[in-house]
Amino acid sequence: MAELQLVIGDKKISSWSLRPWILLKESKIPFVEIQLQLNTPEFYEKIKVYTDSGKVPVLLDGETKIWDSLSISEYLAETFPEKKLWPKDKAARAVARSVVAEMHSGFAELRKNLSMNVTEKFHGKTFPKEVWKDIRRIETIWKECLRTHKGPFLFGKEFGIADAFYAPVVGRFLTYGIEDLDPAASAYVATISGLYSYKEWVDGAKKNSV
Ligand SMILES: N[C@@H](CCC(=O)N[C@@H](CS)C(=O)NCC(=O)O)C(=O)O
Repeated sequence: MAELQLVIGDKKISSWSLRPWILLKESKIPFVEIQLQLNTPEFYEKIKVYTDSGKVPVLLDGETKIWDSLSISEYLAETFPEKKLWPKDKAARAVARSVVAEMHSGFAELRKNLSMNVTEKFHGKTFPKEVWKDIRRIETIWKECLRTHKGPFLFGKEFGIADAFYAPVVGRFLTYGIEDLDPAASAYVATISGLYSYKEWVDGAKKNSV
């Protein structure tokens, strides 16, 4: 099998890229990283080589090109079943897929108002109530998953696709100082931000920061 390659954007701002990147790192699946700088003429030139979608992330497995963070995660789950990237239990797996889908297709207000920037701190901002609605919904998802599966990750002892999808939210909460959270949700923020892989991502963002 050829070595996997993951095309990503700037670590500072590319929330969608963080998902498969941290999933690969935490699952100890080797890959080569190709980083493109978003919003530059070079990005639009180079991304064409990898995908007609014009967006990162993209996973390259030999001739196979997989774009979109969810498709990449599904592809990894199929390719590496031994890594158990989805929960083994069918009911838990259905919930994991639901919370991942909810993240993938929702939380527009959170995305718009708390855009990812892992190298900066913007504490003390006030947000409209729609943002707090998104924050409270995420808090509930985390609390319920952690209570049911006993943590430290959303579906138990192993980091999985659901954690990969909520890792960028952890980054947003830290950047914008969202600390008024249920203790279980706060513990989850500490768990994800304490991961070696998460720190490696932030360090990479700091190195590339202009
Ligand atoms: N649904 C896609 C969204 C990917 C996406 O929007 N990527 C952004 C970077 S974080 C991008 O490539 N933007 C480049 C552009 O639109 O010019 C996914 O989950 O992978």
